[in-house]
Amino acid sequence: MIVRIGIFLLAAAAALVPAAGADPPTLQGNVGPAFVITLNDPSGNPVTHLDPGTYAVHVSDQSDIHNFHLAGPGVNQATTVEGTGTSDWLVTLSVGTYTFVCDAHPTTMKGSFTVGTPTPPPPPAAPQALKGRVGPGLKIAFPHSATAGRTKITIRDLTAKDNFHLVGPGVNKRTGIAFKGTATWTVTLRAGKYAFRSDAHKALRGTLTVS
Ligand SMILES: [Cu+2]
Repeated sequence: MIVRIGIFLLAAAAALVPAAGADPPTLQGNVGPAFVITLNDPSGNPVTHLDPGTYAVHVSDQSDIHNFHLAGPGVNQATTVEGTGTSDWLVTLSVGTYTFVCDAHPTTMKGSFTVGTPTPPPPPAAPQALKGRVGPGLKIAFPHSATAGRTKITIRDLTAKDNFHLVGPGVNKRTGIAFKGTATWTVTLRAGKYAFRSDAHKALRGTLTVS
């Protein structure tokens, strides 16, 4: 019975050990022999962004006038300027910005990358809102300038003798002449000239310039 429990505990302990073959990805750092410092991912591409986690860093310092210095949240590893050869570091990268520089030439021999989820893009801006009115009486009103893009247009049609008609690049919207009430349109305005008018009285008209 005791032997059986011992085997069970051994098996349970083994299950807690990370699976074999889960070696951390290896980043390749290089400095020199020229005035060049690089850090590449396992595919050989320059590192610009990584997921948080544990990485192996294999550094080849090929010059006695340069060094390779990796620093960022929780990490500060460097070769010496005078020394040459290879170094292997195991680093845990967390959210933030990391830099790799040659401390002898930090303004010209440098690079950086970010770790973690990139900040999400801002939500799309609310559409531009424009208001128009036709009536009461022989009157029409609408802005004369606007910005290209998605636009919510609210029209108050206060007369049964005129309508509000907006026409221009990509837009042809109108209320009914007999209609009285509020109409709401969401349109995409493009740069150019739009005309707003009543189809019942040609004198009731104006121009909207979109830029
Ligand atoms: Cu240097």
